[in-house]
Amino acid sequence: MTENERRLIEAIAEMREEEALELAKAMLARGEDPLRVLELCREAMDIVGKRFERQEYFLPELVLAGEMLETIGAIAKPLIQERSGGEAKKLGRVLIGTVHGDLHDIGKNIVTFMLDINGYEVRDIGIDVPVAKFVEEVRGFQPQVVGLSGFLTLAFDSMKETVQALEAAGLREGRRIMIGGGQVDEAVRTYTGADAFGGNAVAAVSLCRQWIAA
Ligand code: B12
Repeated sequence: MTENERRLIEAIAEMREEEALELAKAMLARGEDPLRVLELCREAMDIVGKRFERQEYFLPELVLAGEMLETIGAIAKPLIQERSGGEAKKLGRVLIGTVHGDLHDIGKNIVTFMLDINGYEVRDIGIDVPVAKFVEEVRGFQPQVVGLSGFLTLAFDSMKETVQALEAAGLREGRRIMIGGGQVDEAVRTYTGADAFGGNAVAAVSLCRQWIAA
C-alpha cells in the first residue's frame, strides 16, 4: 500500500472529510484506478464499523462515513464508466433491491452501477423492500437474475423470506437469486436458500455472466 492510499483510509476512518475528499480527488486526477480508490473506501468503512461496534463511534460517524463514500463514489463512477468503454448492449435483466428492514444501499448502488456498465439492464427497486414488492416486480420485469442486498443480521431472515415467497409464487424456476452485503457469506447463502452470494460488485457481474448466456 502506498503512503497516499494509507492516508486516504486514515482520513476517512478519522472523519477528516475535507482531507479525505481532497486525497481521493487527487488520486483519481492522477489516473489511479477508480476501483482501487473504492476498495480503499471499503477498507476505511470496516474500520468505522469496528469503532462503531466498540462504541467509540456513534450514528453521526456512520452517517458521515456513508456520505464520504457516496461523494467519492460519485466522482469515481464516470471514470469507471470511461474505462469500461461506455455503453454495451443489454445482455440480460437483473432486478436488485435491499431487503425489508434494511436501509443500507451504498453497496447495492455500486453493484447496480457495475452491472449497468457491464451491459445488463438493471432495475433497482430501492431499500427496505417488502417481500410482496419483490414478487410483484419480478413478475413484471421477468429478470433472469434477482439480487438481494442486506447489511444487517436481521436482513438474513428477510432474504430467506423473499427467496421463499418467490418460490411460492412460482417465480424461482429458470431464474437465479444472488445475495450480498457486508456480512453475507456461504453460511448465509445456505440459510437463505439463494443460489449464490457475491462478496463485491465484481463478483455480482461474474455471477450474471456465468448465469446469463450471452
Ligand atoms: C454507512 C453505514 C450506515 C449508513 C448507511 C448509509 C447508506 N445509504 O447505505 C447509516 C448511517 C444509514 C447506517 C445505519 C445503520 N447501521 Co450501518 N453501517 C454502515 C457501514 C459503516 C458501512 C456500510 C457500507 O456502505 N459499506 C460500503 C460498501 C461498499 O461495502 P461492501 O460490503 O464492500 O459492498 C459490497 C458488497 O457488500 C457487495 N454487495 C452489496 N450488496 C450486494 C447485493 C448482491 C446481490 C451482491 C452479489 C453483492 C452485493 O457489493 C458491494 C460493492 O462491491 C457498516 C460497517 C461495514 N463495515 O460495513 C455499518 C453496519 C452495516 N451498520 C450497522 C448498524 C447496526 C446500523 C444501524 C442499526 C445503527 C443504528 N443503531 O441505527 C442502522 C440501521 C438502519 C437500517 N434499518 O438499515 C452494523 C450492522 C450490524 C449487524 N450485524 O446487524 C454495521 C456492520 C456496523 C457495525 N460493525 O456495527 N449504517
